[in-house]
Amino acid sequence: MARKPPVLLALVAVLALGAAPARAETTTLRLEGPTSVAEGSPGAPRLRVVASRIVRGSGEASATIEVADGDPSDLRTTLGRVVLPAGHFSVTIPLPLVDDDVVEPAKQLVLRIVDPSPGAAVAPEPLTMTVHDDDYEFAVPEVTVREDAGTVVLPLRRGDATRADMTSLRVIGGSADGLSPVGAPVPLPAGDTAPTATLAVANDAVWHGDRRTVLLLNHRRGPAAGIVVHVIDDDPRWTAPWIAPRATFHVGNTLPLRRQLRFAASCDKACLLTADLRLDPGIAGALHVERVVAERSVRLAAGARRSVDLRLDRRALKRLRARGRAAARLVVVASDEHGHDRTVIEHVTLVP
Ligand SMILES: [Ca+2]
Ligand SMILES: [Ca+2]
Ligand SMILES: [Ca+2]
Repeated sequence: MARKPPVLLALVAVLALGAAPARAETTTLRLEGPTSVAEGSPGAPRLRVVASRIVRGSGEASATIEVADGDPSDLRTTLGRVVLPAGHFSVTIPLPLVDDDVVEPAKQLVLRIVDPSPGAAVAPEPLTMTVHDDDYEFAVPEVTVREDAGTVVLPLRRGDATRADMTSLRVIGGSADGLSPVGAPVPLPAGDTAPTATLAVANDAVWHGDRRTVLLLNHRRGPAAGIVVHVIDDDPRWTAPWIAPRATFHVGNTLPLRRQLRFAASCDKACLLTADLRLDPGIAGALHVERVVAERSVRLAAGARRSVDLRLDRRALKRLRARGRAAARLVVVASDEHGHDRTVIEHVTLVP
């Protein structure tokens, strides 16, 4: 067979190229978005699919966004096909995150764009995001402290302490007496995954029995949002009626339901007189208020007469007024400096 000269071969190649259809311009789709996001932040982070050139003609370009690495259950949406209409340069889609109550470390989420439509290509670089956690909780379900400890430290924990945060506590059960300041802000410093809330414990010299207080982290949910604080009364309980001071006071069988309940009292010797008003447990339960709705302590010189003002908790007063009448007990304890005490209980009915 005769060999074709090299010049002819080159000519054939040029003609073949010229006969091929013109290649369409390829649009490359790229995924853009924030590299740091946080659950619980207002507004969802936004992803952007950007084309290397405006999508032309009557067609459109599309591709699929998928999770390449990380936990897809952190997303409140299922990713999928994104369509860039003709004439567009980019399209934006929200990426809502699951805001759970689970304390967890910061996590990595890697997204990528795959499966381009014909005529389009996808940039290979994935989008790597750090998903920060916004949750915190108590590290233990309960703590016990003696009354003379001065303070009680409530341990908290965070899985991701990248950012500083702030919380506060409220009393949801038991006695609020003796712990303070319950409503004050509790800082959660950046970098501290084991912050603490510290409350002062009142150290009195009167025996009143151990106290139990249930505290809740405001705006938190889940079982670890609460903690039980037991305060052990370290004062001796004396039952020496021949030594203890004797309080004299008078209240009627019915007490008008006012913010302030007032009665006069005296002691036969110098005393600390503590009066509290307690609702029947059933009523207290139905009202969801503390069992003790008012408490006051006054110091009395021997034989001196003083008025004792019991101020009712506003919320308790409101609920009691709505109820009409309620049975209660006025508990008056007179104690001396050595802790000898005598308790007198009066059953009363609170009337509007
Ligand atoms: Ca959360
Ligand atoms: Ca979480
Ligand atoms: Ca005490």
